[in-house]
Amino acid sequence: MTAAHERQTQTRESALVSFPQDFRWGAATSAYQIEGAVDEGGRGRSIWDTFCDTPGAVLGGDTAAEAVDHYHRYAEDVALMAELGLNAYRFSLSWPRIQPSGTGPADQRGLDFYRRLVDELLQAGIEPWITLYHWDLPQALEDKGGWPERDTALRFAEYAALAHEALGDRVRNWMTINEPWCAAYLGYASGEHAPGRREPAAALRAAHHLLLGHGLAVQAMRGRRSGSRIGPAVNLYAISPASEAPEDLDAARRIDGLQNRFFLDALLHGRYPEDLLEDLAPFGFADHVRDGDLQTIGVRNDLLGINYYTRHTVSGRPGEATQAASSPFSAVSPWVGSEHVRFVSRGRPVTGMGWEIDPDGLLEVLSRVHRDYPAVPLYITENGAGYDDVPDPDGSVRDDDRIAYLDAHLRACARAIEAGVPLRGYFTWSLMDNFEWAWGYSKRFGLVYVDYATQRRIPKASARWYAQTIRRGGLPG
Ligand code: IFM
Repeated sequence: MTAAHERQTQTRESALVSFPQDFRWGAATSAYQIEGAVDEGGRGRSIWDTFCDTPGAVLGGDTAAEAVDHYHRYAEDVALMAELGLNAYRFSLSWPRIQPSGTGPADQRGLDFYRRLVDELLQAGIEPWITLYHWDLPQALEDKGGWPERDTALRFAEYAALAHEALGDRVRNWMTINEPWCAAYLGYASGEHAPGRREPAAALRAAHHLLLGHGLAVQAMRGRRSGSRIGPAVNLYAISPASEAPEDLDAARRIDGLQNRFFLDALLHGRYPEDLLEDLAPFGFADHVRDGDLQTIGVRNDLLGINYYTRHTVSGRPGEATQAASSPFSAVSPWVGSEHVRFVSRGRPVTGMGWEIDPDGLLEVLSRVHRDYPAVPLYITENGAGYDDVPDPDGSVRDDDRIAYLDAHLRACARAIEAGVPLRGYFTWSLMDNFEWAWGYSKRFGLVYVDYATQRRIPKASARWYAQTIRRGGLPG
């Protein structure tokens, strides 16, 4: 190599926004959003099956009965992941596939499906990352009261132990609960997600029991097998007050409390924030927290998954809400005890979900978690952008806006790592287009386009871009 060439190479390398050698480059999905085959292999019904059958609950009356048929096409999907060069894949187990009625022995047909999937991944050199609960509660448990009932947490730990027992020999990384805020507040307060209940006090109990379920599950899993890395995945937001007015500052405190600190303080410090307990006193929240619960919830975690999409800018003063806090499917606020808070727009570009694009918010969240809850290895377990992608006449899908979103957020990750944040991996949401809950199939988050009529998979431009990023180990400077 000539000296000039060497200099050129050095310049190119130093211009690269690079990531650690052992960084996990992944993509994420969840069982209900991709598997389909809801009546196969002995699977029981989940609350989302029931919700999809409820008129008006899901846009266009869409259901996930077939979804993207991953149950039958998993080998093709793993081959796609290998083509992209992913070294990790995060997916969830369907609880009603493993325990059709939420209790009792595991159904081997359900476990066998995941054994096949895991083996396929391992053969392709892709590390499997399992999420135990991504919102598809067995309907039989909802019939007994669902997450607002303490018993559901105990049942969850039982299911976690069964799954871990069966798959823990080949899967090292386990996430217990995914986005408990959504499961509790969209499911039981605003009712825009399954099971569609609008009972604020029940939503608070659900949030507590999801966390308790996490703690009990970790204990049960560790009790049977060592060597796994286990932790929760929470959806965190950057939060800003709309102004310095005391009402806006209070709104920011409240929303940060409900969205971020409630979960982080409980999971990582074993306590609920005092200010929030005061806000929630009228709902009798503390009455449901038993002695020892917070110790269980505060069990040591081996990792923390962070799902990040956007920032909330909030106001406590009367006026018009200019940004959808979550989705337009319910007039009831999910923000229990802080229903007066308005979500306002800062006039920034938004994704197809109407969510403001704010990569600095990701840096803010990562730095904050590292500062206030140190010593846990962090992973971005979801980050991505939903758009209404449409293929060009030649069949290709050019999603430059998604590429720009991912690029900017990965740069925020690199800045965080440079500043000392122990961020060890990044899973984009999502590997492929899928069932976007109450939005049905109207929003696409995938790197891979799915033609829902034929189930054909077409890698989008962002898939090629991500593959190149992984190959290069980072981004151009
Ligand atoms: O599709 C969802 C996922 O299931 C949970 N996190 C947010 C994603 C996009 O809305």
